[in-house]
Amino acid sequence: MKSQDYIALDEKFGAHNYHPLPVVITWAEGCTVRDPEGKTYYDFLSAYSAVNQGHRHPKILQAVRDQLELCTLTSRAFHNDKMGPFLKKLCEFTGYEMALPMNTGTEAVETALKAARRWGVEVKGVENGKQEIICVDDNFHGRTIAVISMSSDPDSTVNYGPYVPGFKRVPYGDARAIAAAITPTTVAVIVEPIQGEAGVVTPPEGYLRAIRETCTKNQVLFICDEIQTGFCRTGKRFAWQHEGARPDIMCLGKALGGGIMPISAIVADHGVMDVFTPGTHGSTFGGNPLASAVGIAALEVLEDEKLEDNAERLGRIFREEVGAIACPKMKLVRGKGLLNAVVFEKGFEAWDVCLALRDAGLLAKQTHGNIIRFAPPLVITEKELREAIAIIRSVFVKIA
Ligand code: IF1
Repeated sequence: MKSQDYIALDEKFGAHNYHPLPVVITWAEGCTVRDPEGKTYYDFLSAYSAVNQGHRHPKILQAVRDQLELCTLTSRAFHNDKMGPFLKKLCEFTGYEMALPMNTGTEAVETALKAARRWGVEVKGVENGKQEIICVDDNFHGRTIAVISMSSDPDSTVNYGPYVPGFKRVPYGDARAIAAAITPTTVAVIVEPIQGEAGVVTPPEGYLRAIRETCTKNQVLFICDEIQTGFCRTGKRFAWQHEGARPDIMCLGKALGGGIMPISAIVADHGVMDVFTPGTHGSTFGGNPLASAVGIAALEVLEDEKLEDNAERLGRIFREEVGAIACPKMKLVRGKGLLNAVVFEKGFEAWDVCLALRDAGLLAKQTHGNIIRFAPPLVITEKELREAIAIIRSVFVKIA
């Protein structure tokens, strides 16, 4: 079958909840992918940062093979011999006392919201049902009903009511607005350190630190959604580290699964995590031995290959080189580490640019029409990056 045939099957039998770039991927390795016709592309989306370690990293593949020979699923009704070592590794990697494993990013966010609500009652003393959580405009935290109840994006929310109450939304990037929104029943503030879906929007310097201080002062939990920004993507292990603004709860996902399977978690210290008692939260697949083996390997690769340093160094080169391309429609290049976006002028439709990039051998996806996100696997070499930039240049200079 050819690419067109696979696309036709998706269209016919798959719900139309996506509008993908017309390209079919049938093979992948490192920072490249290949289509059924044999054309190779640089992957500059990395499954929205879920393949920070590169496609099919040999060390992670080996962990999968080894674990397949032993045991893949137990449920949490029994212990298994992989979850403990995985959570220990995750706690050491993140610097938190405890972890709670789930599967998808949205579930990690749900878990954080539940932890915060329970903590609000049991520790802060808020009456159950009165807990309030502050979120920000243009957030993206996932797709469940509770999580979209925080969203300001009509695409995510329209006709899905009734929405879950207990959220208050303020502008992003304005720490004073958060302080002003806090009441005695506020239990948490949740933000992305860099807003991915909103177009790689970086908040003003000091924003996270100010939130941290406000939360501490008012006995409110600071929840950082590091699902997209975490695991070395922005040039640090976690994006909050750029400001030393350690959150009370971190939501983790995507690259925790090493590009192999969905693995998510929250991490926190005892004071928060101890609100969970047997039967109060869980997941059939969370912490399963296969996922745990993958998670350990995924974290080891990030560590062994010092991927935060690579992201930091190559990200600078990317922003400098792409920012210098002669392209009048391009307004700016922004981002941190290897999470970057090119912003074109308002009203510009970047879909055709993404098609031209595809034809030239590089895959990237636009967001909000006029923004293209560029986020290659963090294992990319400088040589590969410069080749990819040459492709981007060849397309951008032709934009009329
Ligand atoms: C899709 C976006 C990226 C996330 C943050 C939680 C989740 C995500 C900060 C939920 C997921 C994904 C979902 C994916 C597209 C992608 C995305 F454009 F929608 F926003 F990456 F930028 N918090 N983001 O970014 O994690 O449950 O999906 O595992 O197609 O919806 P999930």
